[in-house]
Amino acid sequence: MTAASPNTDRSAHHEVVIIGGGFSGIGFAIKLRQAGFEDFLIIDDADAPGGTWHWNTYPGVAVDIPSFSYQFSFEKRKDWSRSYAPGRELKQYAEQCVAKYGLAQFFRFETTVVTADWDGRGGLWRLVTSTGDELTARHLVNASGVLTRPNTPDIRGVDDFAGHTMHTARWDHSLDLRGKRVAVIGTGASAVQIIPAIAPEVDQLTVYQRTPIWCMPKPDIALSRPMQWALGRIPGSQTVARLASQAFVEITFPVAAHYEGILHFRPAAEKAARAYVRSQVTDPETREKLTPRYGLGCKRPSFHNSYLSTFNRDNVVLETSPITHISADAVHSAEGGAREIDVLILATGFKVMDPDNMPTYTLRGVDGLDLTDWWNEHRLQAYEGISVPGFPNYFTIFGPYGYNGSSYFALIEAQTAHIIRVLEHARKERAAYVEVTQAANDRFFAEMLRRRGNQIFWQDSCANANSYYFDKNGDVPLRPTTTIESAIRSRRFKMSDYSFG
Ligand code: NA7
Repeated sequence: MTAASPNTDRSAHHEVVIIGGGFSGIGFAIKLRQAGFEDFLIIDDADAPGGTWHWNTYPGVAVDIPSFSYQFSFEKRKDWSRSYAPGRELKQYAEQCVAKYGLAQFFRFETTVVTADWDGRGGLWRLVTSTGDELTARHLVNASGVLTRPNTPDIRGVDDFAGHTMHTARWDHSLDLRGKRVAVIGTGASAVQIIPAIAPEVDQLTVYQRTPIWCMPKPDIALSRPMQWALGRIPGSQTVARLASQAFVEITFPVAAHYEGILHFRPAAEKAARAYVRSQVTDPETREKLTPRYGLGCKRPSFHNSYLSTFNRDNVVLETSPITHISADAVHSAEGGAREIDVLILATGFKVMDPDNMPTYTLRGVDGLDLTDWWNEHRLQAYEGISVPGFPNYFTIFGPYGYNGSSYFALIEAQTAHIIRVLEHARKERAAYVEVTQAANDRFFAEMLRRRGNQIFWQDSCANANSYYFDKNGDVPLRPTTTIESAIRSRRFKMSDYSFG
């Protein structure tokens, strides 16, 4: 099988099949090609690459990690328009990477993997897709991300609303919001960006908040042409910008979350965040409602320069009493009564820890063992966030304990380096079969549980955070390490942690 047109052969065999064409799949495919693998396929349910940045096009969408580190280290863009790039530039960047590294021919779009079954006799994975194709793969790499499946809230009557309903990740750009009465349910990272973007144009905006979000100022500046010129021309300037940005991200996300037990960052940071709310919101009652009652860092905080002050507008109402139901023309809440609306925006996030998201397809390994069932029974775990015993030749880029809260790009590169080392070793040994050992998995899981004691998540102040970080067992499968440690480990782990055959 050559790589001439893998995306048109409907029942092909490939050395590697990658599920997901967002930045994880793109980054992995670039490195896979550079390692000399040409027989692979990238499957994605969208009609173009970009993953998150393909689907999330709502007004105000932008990255909340500085762009200097929210990009591949080997493919730094010199012309980001802002220090926090808008979503459309991330989407363009994904397309540029696909074009520059010759990946277009490897994509199969508008296709979803439905089942993946390990065939022990053939030593390969058998996949069935939504289009009815049956594919086989020697190795299967899950790059499907975790924030991908829109969550529709289980609110009574949500389907009865007769006006226009849309989830933030499926924005309908044909709908003109000007002069409309709009309700937004949810106050997570997406709502924080949408609310200030649409408030000036709608007639009335009612925001239904269940849990307030910690929102801090964002050092978001336009990058002028002279700055872009300097970044392109001054040797080392890109690297310096990346390192500075990465250090900022590292301190504000993984270090603050995973080492709170020893560093005690939280009280000072919360004090500053509370002062920021006071400086932004004029009405004392609204200010109180917007001030979180859980510790900063228990759930993902947000950064925005006009989210909080948007609640000073006359046409914006913050409703905090619980929604009782939705009818054909209104949202009803316990104390706020009925508010008639024309448009309902569900900023209600994604299915994160739901069983049908981990993974998004049925995966059956040795002896038909179902990965979702195995995780249900044994708790979420994966060696270095990548491999699970009983699931040979299967690797997941952001499995449990793979992501530490930092920029996805640094972690994609670390996880990719790990997987490619294993694939190269298998190729060198002419091994058709590679599986992480039970001992290595158990050792890693025990280490993760031991080290999580320093994380912020176990403090009492997280009890009412309602964070999607927690799974049904009360675990937070975020990796309690720094990004540098992840990178080093991906290049140094012992190959004997895998068995090859
Ligand atoms: P998030 O951060 O998961 O936010 C979802 C929001 O929706 C959050 O405020 C939820 O309240 C709220 N929600 C969810 N279900 C309901 C129901 N049934 N009733 C009322 N409110 C509800 O998703 P985003 O899309 O904003 O951000 C996702 C990620 O994108 C983010 O973490 C960044 O990494 C980028 P809750 O807090 O659960 O009480």
